[in-house]
Amino acid sequence: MSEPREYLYKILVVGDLGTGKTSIIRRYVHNIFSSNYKSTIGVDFALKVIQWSPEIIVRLQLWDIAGQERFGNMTRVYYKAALGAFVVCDLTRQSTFEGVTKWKDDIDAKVSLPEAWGGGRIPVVLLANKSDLVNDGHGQHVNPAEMDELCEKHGFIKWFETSAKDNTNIDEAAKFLIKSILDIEEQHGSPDLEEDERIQLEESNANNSGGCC
Ligand code: G3D
Ligand code: MG
Repeated sequence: MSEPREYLYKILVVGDLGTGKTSIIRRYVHNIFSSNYKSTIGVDFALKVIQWSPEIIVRLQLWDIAGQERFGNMTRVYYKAALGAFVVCDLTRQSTFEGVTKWKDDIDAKVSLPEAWGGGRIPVVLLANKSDLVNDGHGQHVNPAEMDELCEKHGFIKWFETSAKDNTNIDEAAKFLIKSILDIEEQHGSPDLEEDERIQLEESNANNSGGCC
């Protein structure tokens, strides 16, 4: 039997401060939730290895914005070579929904798919987080029609209500994003990353095999 193919995907996780980005990554990568941890210090990403199918292994490198949200936009270096992204907002804070379009525009302005993949927009999934709090009477659930419209208008490939606390929809959202990247990969073949991008990915991979936090 032949060796499984391995893909390494850099995924951005952005959104306003306190929306739950770090909690979502911790839940997805380590399957833990704790409300009193200190913000990420110095470590910017986590690695999740997924046996997607008998033939395919996906190494997902999740980049956490780690306290730099106050700048409102990120440098190109942070976005470089990303193939997908999550934009996170908080169901209990309406203002974070306004942040969503700002983050999406920032992504679209600063990163695109590799030339070999047609160079279009990277796939971005919108996460409306803290659904457990809505179930407890805080904030309110989204209006699905409005969310569909928002996605259509701003080019999100899909939205999910999530909870890092209850572990709701995080695997589903990640699967959806991975699938959309794999579909592009299968259409176009593996991208020919520039040498420095490859090195950047490989170095961060080697340094952070244990994940974030
Ligand atoms: P950030 O990385 O986007 O800044 P964090 O956000 O992951 O640090 O989360 C901010 C606060 O929201 C944290 O609370 C965290 O526990 C809480 N939180 C994150 N996701 C969820 C969720 O799905 N449900 C609930 N109920 N809380 C969540 P503290 O109290 O530590 O500031
Ligand atoms: Mg954080």
